[in-house]
Amino acid sequence: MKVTTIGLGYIGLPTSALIAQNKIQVCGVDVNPEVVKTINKGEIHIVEPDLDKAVASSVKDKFLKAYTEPQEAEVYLVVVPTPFKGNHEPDISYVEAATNGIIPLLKEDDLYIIESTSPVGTTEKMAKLIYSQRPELKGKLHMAYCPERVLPGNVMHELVHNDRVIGGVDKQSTQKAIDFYRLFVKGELHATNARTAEMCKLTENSSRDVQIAFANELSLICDKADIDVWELIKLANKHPRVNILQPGCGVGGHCIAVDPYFITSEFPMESQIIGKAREINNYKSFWCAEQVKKAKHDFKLKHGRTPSIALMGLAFKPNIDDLRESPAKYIAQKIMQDAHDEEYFIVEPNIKDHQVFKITPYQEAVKKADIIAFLVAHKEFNDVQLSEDKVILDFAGVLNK
Ligand code: SAJ
Repeated sequence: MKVTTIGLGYIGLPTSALIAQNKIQVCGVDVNPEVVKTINKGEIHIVEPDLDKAVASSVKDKFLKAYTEPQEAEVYLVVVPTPFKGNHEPDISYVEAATNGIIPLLKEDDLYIIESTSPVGTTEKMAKLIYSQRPELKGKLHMAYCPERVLPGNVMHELVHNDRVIGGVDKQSTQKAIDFYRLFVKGELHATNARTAEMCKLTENSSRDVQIAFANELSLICDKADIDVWELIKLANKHPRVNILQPGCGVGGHCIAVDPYFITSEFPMESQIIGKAREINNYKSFWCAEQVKKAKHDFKLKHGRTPSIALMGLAFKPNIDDLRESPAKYIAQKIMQDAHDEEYFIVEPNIKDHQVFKITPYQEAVKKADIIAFLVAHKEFNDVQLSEDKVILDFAGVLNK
């Protein structure tokens, strides 16, 4: 059996390597020739624990090869990004382009699977697109939707061990896709239809977004009420049926801050809580930036001089180097737009340098700054020594660990 995966990014590449490690021939396809070249050297272009070894061995053993053009296979896996366009409308043009590339190669009995996060109805839409160009294959292909659910930083483990939800456009498609995933997934495989599987992915990430919004809303209330929100949540969570998540400086990454819009844009009247959660989590980032600006003005009034300011963390969550859709990066940008003559120390222990920000080692920043704002709870910050004279803004709960 041969598998063609379209998209060799954060999910496509690990998935390709995993399938290849199970001694199945994989043709990985990406539009970026640099990515293709890197992978064919047995190297990787993204940071993810254990991915380097998996790709190196798969390429060396000749089970994985990368191409810039789709290759003929029996299974096609679409794993391309689905960003949004305009006013948070889902943009499925990459899924469409990937499908268009596969259409001329399809033959009877092939299996076509979409893994990319997609609005409800995308798989059916792609089935229509395929049959409009290849009417002779109608009813002879298998098509399914199976969302990825892995957590960046733990992808290689979760790809194997997480349960998967698999929804075909018909029962035979579902079964054929289940048989395929059974070859390399140890978690349970749950059968459903394509629309439910699509909605399931959006639901999982929206659920997390809503729960984080609740924690962020509490943090805003507690700030006004002069209550330590971290202590409050710890205590509330002692209740056997309460499990509140952690507030932070907003919600980032390419999934949770994006996927809920795939629901709200299509069902705006019905998705009141989901839409409000997005607003609250976005507002939290704006609020954090305002808090830093306020601390700066208060310091000037109190001490009659300009403070120096450390912004601790740029990544979208702790202990990773990924700055995509990062609220911390947004906050840093917002604060810098308002900068006058203050000195800023931007800290991100997981990256060496950045095009826009000059990165300062965290020990130096903590020592020199008058105001220290923790934006991300990176593990390095856990044991920093903070003298009494510093103004501390702990948006990430670093001091309450
Ligand atoms: N965050 C908080 N408070 C919390 C937990 C997270 O503010 O208590 C913030 C993080 O700092 C970050 C954002 O939320 O900015 C998202 O981080 P995350 O760790 O919750 O999730 P991601 O984006 O890394 O991965 C999510 C996962 N989805 C769920 O947990 C439901 C993952 O399983 C999905 O595969 C992934 O999205 C995806 O690709 O969709």
